[in-house]
Amino acid sequence: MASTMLSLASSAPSASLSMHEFHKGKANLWSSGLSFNREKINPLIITKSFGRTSMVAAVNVSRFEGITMAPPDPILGVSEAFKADTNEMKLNLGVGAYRTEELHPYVLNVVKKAENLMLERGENKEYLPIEGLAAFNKVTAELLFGADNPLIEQQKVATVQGLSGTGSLRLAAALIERYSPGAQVLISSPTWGNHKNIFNDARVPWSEYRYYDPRTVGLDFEGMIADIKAAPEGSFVLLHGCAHNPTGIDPTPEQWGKIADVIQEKNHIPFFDVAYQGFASGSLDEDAASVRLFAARGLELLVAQSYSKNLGLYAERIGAMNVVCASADAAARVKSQLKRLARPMYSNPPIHGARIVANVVGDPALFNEWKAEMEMMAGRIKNVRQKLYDSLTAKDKSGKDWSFILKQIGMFSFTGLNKAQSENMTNKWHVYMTKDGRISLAGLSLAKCEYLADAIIDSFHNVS
Ligand code: PLA
Repeated sequence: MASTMLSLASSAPSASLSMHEFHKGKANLWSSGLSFNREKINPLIITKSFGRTSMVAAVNVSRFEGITMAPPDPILGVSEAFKADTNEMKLNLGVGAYRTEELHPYVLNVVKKAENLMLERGENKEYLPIEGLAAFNKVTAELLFGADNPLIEQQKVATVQGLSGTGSLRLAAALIERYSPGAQVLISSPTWGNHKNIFNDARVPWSEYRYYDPRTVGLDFEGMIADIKAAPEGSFVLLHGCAHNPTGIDPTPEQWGKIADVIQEKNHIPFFDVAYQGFASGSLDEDAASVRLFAARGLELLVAQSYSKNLGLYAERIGAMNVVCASADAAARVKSQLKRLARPMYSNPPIHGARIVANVVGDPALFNEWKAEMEMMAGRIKNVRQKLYDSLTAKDKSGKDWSFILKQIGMFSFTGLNKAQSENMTNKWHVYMTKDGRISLAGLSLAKCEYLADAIIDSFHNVS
């Protein structure tokens, strides 16, 4: 007996099934478990070919049927929800992106000047080398470690231009996965949500160290030290160089010294994420003090840098990965491997942002102008922080102490609002924020502080 075949034709790729498979009602199109069922096959057209009966079925089934809907990103997804809201009081305090007092995005004047220079010079768009723009790599390491740091002169720093902070962290994660297999990364609890994604995707095991103490709304320093001590020797310890995200709580200089002590004792490898240099205090040098303290001890360390915030180059994806090594020889080898990892991932990095940074930092006049603009941005954030505190204190008659807001630094405030309270902020007050209670003060204006204070007081006292 001639066997009956189903030939499935549709705008989706077609597939042939034996009757046996069809009767089972399910057939895998992909080894990933992609499947469809009989109800979706429509309509069936029976044709004859070579004396055998064939049925041609048009299907509405996608080859991607087995792919489920991913949840929105906890940070970037907030901006999407904000855009969809038509209420005029709405406020986007989700993503950490600087806004003017009028709540408009801000392009720094020095960036515009650097871009004009680039146009005047008529620079080309040739591929960069895998490690990025040499002039950028030079200035980025100098900005981080200090231009006169002997490590640079001794060529002990392997610097590779990365796809901003995120891409640089991801590259370092790939390096850890390949050359320190099994080593774990210790991350603070809580931390920037994407850290976990980055290490998960790179298949690097991670665990958490205590950081935030909700009772004091401050640093759990004892817990932090104990957890770093308890970790297996040779772990990577991820530290926020300044302006810890999301808490806004940084260790004091003395505490940094003690953290360096236990890291040294345990032979751990410090791994700094520096996404806010100059944006926390307004001073590039002050915000790099933690990294420089570790580097001065002669420790090998990793540092990811980002120019999203301090130069407002969010969409240019410009940053770097720096690995400080014990010798120039080791640094050369590490750099060669970073390039090897980068090549299949993205081949080579984009040039535009790299040229902006190189032009701004490399030109004394533009560099000074940048520092002034950075101070201005950091200053505006400090002003709204103060005004928010003043508004909360004036309006809230419960006696609650809101002074933790003033103790936090950087673009965020960790309000202590829980998930339900944060949802109330959005659903009732149209204040968009992450569900961990973090608000970006960079997206707040002085004019909106009172409204925000009303929203916080209502959510804190009336939602449990
Ligand atoms: N590291 C930390 C600690 C960050 O907060 C961010 C950005 C990055 C790295 C990466 O930024 P980049 O890739 O643009 O250089 N965090 C933001 C944005 C500002 C985000 O989530 O992507 C935030 O809202 O938390």
